[in-house]
Amino acid sequence: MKKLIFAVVFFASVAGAQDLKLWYEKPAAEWVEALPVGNGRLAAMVFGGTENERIQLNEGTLWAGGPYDPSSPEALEALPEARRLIFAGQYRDAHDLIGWKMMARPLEQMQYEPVGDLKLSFPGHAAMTGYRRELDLDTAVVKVSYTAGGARFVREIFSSPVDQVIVIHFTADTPGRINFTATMATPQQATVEAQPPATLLLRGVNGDSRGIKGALKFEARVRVLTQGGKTTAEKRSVAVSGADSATLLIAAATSYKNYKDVSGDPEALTQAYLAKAGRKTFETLLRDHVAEHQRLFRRVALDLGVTDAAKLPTDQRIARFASGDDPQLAALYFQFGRYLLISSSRPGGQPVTLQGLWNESMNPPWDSKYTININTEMNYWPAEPTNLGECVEPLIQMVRELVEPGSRTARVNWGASGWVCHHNTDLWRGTAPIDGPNWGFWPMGGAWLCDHLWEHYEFGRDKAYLANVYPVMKGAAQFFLDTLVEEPKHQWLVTCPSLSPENKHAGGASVCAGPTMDMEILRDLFNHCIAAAEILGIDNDFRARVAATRDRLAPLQIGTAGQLQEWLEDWDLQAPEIHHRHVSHLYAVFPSNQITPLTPDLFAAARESLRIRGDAGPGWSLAWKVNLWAHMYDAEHAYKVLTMLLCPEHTLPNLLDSAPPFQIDANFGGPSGITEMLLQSDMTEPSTINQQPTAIARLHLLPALPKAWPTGKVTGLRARGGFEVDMRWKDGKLEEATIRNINGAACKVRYAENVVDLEAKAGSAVVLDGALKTKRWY
Ligand code: FUC
Repeated sequence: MKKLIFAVVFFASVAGAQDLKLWYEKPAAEWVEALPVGNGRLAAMVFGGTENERIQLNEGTLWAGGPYDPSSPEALEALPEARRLIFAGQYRDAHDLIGWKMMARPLEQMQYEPVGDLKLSFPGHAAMTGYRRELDLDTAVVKVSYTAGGARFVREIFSSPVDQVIVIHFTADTPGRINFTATMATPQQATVEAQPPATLLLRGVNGDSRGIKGALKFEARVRVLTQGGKTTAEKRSVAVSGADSATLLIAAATSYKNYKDVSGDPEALTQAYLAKAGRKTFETLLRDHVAEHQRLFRRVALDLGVTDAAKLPTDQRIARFASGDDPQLAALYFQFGRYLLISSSRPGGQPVTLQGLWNESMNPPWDSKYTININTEMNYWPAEPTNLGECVEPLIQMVRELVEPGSRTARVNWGASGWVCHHNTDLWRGTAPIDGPNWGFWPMGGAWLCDHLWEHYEFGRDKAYLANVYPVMKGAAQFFLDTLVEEPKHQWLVTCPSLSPENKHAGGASVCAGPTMDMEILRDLFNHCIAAAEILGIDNDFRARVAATRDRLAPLQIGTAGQLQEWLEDWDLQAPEIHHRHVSHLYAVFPSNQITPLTPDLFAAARESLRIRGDAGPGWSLAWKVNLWAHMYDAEHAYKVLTMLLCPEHTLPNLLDSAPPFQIDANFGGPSGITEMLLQSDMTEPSTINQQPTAIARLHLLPALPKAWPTGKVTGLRARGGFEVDMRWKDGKLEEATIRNINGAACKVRYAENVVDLEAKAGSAVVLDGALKTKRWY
């Protein structure tokens, strides 16, 4: 019997692991087909060529420029006039004045840049058969295999978070058949040299940008280790001939220490990484890498059912996903998002950029930086619910670092205390308004990021952590206590100037006073500050001031079309782009929870706004709408938008989002949408949206389960309040749910029409049946 159980478990786990592969029958012809690996700092796109392999390398701190101060002293002088023009309805004039006087210097921020390429040539491998290229999400290893000249070759590539090197291992089924030449190329100002006996060295400086001098040094070192054969290092290449196997260790580092200190030593760092990794065998490097990856990755398993479609190569599956018979592709896409987060956002590294860690260009779209009016936040939506709380750490650290430059921008540009960050930031933590008034004059980016500080507390309930980040949240709130102004009609307190992200209103510009999203973000920021101060037992006076200010914010309004108004005025149907890609005012539905069925009028109005906006948009916009329809409990609509996202128009063959050429946000927003279809949680009593969050967590099981996933199971999802949830369902109905209480908080659990209250000790778990009746505690 024991043997039988073992065999079943073994086969189940092997089958599970096999399901989690992206695979292809030919090498990547272009960058957007290559496969990403990363350890949160060091990343590569692997093309899998047979005669010529390209490994495109990135290091998370290699950006253009150096420490700089973008604040603009002229801005403050223009502020009263900009406000006057806006309240007088002279939006175009306000726009011109803001563009002329109030924007950052320089007007744009710094780019995320590539390190360069490792190029490998394999003579005689152009003619080959039996090719396969795969990325195994469960091990975080890319594998390329094929037969050439009568031998079977296998290449394995991974980026180890344990050893801080990228490892490439070459084997063949016949001894003495490993022959290749390695060299490096880069678009950076850099030199490449081969150092005997077997090292390639790329050494350079980062780019100047927009008048800011490149201040970083960087190095990439490749060490070639072989078994058998001969290795020669000459000029700019290392050649291996007749080896039985070979291992390449790639290290890279820059002189970046933090956003104001560039005095690091990339030479010492890369040498130390190589020395440490060089002492391990390939097998040990691989084992340690896989163990660390699986520590995070295996916390969540999702099974939505498997059909024969799962046997096809991944690119073919994307093309036919909308036909509806490949539920496993949705599970693969979900786990790919978790894989990308683990690979691009680990403690000590930088947060996920618009392209994660993966960028080949010196001038990538939107500089591959941090657009914080939706994109960066979306990157982190699935982190806590899919049990990757540690991966949020780089984002939290970035927000901490925004306080100092953001205080300067608050003081210089706005004459205010506290700190502010507008719609973008970069490695150097730029906080001033950039690009132009239509996009950049939005002082809410930092405030929105503060949601993630609070969320990390709600999921983890760690008071020491809360005490650490509370001053950051408080500083963000202080800026608004100083800068909110009374609008003349109702004397509501509003932001001004601001805008509803990137959307022009009927007044002919984007700039305006008190757009709905600002009021929603502020309600959250203020409520979270009040709740945090209460939990920490501090700041009574400040709490009272914040509450009084919150109560005077402009309310959510329903317009004549029955929609939730995007602006203070009922402009929605006259706006030039009623199908605009941003759905900013629906922030109150998701990621916030200010609008739910407990606020029925607003809930209906938000639904109407979502309907009017339509489904189309770039990948991230579709991804947001999957989450929104899930929160409208409209499973079929959420699923329909998911099929629009997971199709060749929006998803590249390598499953990355195709916002031309590539932007990573939908790869996180999409998996977040799948999660929100299966489990939603909040800590608020939304019937009193102006009140602070209560301590009761509400868990909603299978709130938007589509017909396409009738039978399935999920384990390890997290809920606010500190819970871990497993669920099993059949024929569209919940069969069993297990709720593990990590921190001992009470919760209400809802499934369909049933609601139960659970009171449990920390560390206990309850198993519920499909009617939410307790089956057992343990
Ligand atoms: C936002 C979007 C754009 C793009 C950019 C990076 O500003 O409106 O579509 O995704 O971010």
